[in-house]
Amino acid sequence: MLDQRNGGTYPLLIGGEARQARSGRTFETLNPATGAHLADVAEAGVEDVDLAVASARKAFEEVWGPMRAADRGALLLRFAEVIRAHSEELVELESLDSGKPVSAIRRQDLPAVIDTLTYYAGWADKITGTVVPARPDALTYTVREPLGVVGAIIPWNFPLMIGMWKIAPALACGCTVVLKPAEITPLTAIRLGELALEAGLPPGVLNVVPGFGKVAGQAIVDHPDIDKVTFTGSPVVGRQILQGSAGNLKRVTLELGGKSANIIFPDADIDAAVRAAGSGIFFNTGQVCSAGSRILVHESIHDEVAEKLAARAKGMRLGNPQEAGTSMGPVVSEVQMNRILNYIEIGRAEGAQIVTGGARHGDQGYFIEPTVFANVRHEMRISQEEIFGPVAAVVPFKDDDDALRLANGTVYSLAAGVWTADMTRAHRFTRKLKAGTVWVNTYGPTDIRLPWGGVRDSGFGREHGEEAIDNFTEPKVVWINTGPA
Ligand code: TXE
Repeated sequence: MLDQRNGGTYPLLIGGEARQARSGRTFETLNPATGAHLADVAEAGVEDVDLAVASARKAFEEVWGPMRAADRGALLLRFAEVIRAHSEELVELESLDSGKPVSAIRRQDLPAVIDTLTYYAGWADKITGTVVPARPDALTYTVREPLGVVGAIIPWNFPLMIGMWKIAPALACGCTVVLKPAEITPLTAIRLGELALEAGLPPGVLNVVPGFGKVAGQAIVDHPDIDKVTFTGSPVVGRQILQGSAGNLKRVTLELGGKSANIIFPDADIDAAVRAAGSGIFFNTGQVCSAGSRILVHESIHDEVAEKLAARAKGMRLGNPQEAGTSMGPVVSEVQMNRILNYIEIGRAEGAQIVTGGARHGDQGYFIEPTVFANVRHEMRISQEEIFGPVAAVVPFKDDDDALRLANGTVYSLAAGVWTADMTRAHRFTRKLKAGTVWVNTYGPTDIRLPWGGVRDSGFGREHGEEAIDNFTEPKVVWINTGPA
């Protein structure tokens, strides 16, 4: 599955060519299930990012921007077909590099990648303006023009899927892209770039510059010829990106994670709620921006929910992510593992009760036992800070007002869920919960047709749906005088 070209070193992709870094430097990516070396990757530096931006600019001005919109859409559809034809290769590569179970990538990530590309391919020739009857003596209308060169900086929790969330709408709008994958999961982004070329996308339309955030990422943020940065990652880096982008006043979209509340009332279908709460926090080993990491439970059913959730945690099959029966893989890196284990210690010290889990699993790779903390108090750090691992905080509440106060009581506002049979209450909660998405009697589904994102420390701007088209285009007004000159 691993690429053995260039002595096994994965390249940068700039202007349609596979290249080594100007500096000749490489870095290694590891298999998180074993901790073993997986591959060497060319390490983009500032000069490489310069070259990638220049080739993206050239492709934008000369080929991709001027292309007939329907032809762009057709090329994106062909890109989707090439990805489909390479599905199994991408599934295995993603699994090796990120530790995600192949079963989950097959079921969720890969279909979402293809759906995203197909959806935005359809948009390419439907990005229209409006005729606005502003004056009787003028024909006034708007057109929407592509922004130009987009820097896409992505994280490691869904490398293929989040990569495509950014690439597909940008390309559909006529922008060109410089994509920087996370340094711990660079491999599938490089393959995506190669497959785009195989599908016939012109050189320079999609450039891939694997490398470190502080160097290659920062070079994108600082670059005067990049028009827009779209970022998914941590709030700390989100803030740096916003400051860095001020230089040439880049447009910025930030998706920065959360501490989402999943609220369960006694009148809900408790078993269904617990099932969804389990996948809400344990899916992708808890490394999900919208993970339902705070499970707010009415005090009358707190113990029942905590026990049932613990039973689900115990039923998870941790193991080799490349085996079909594995339901939970490792976390992505040693750094993340230690960060999560540290949070577990913090939870213990704060006096939360561990119902199950609470330790590393085995001594090879970066596995953590799915963990349930019960009787968590709202002000505890494990209830306030994003842990980004398989750690659920079950927090009891007294009544509706208490539930709302707790749910809205963090710095994040990305997603929330509410489980109840009372539709009046459900509607009241959908109105009062501070979140970009509120789920009622379900937790976690997303669809590329619906806007996605948050506010406050969860970032700003929306991806997906028509909103993403706005992210990558700028309206232009045309005013044609039809009266006397
Ligand atoms: O993220 P970083 P990290 C949260 C989650 C996680 C924590 C830390 O809580 O535990 O962040 O993860 C690039 N200029 N999320 O440290 O550093 C970096 O190379 C430009 C939630 O891995 O934000 C990578 O490509 N780019 C989140 C990307 O930013 C820079 C997903 C994300 O890495 C940069 C990931 C810089 N100065 C983490 N520094 C979600 N919303 O789902 C780093 N990068």
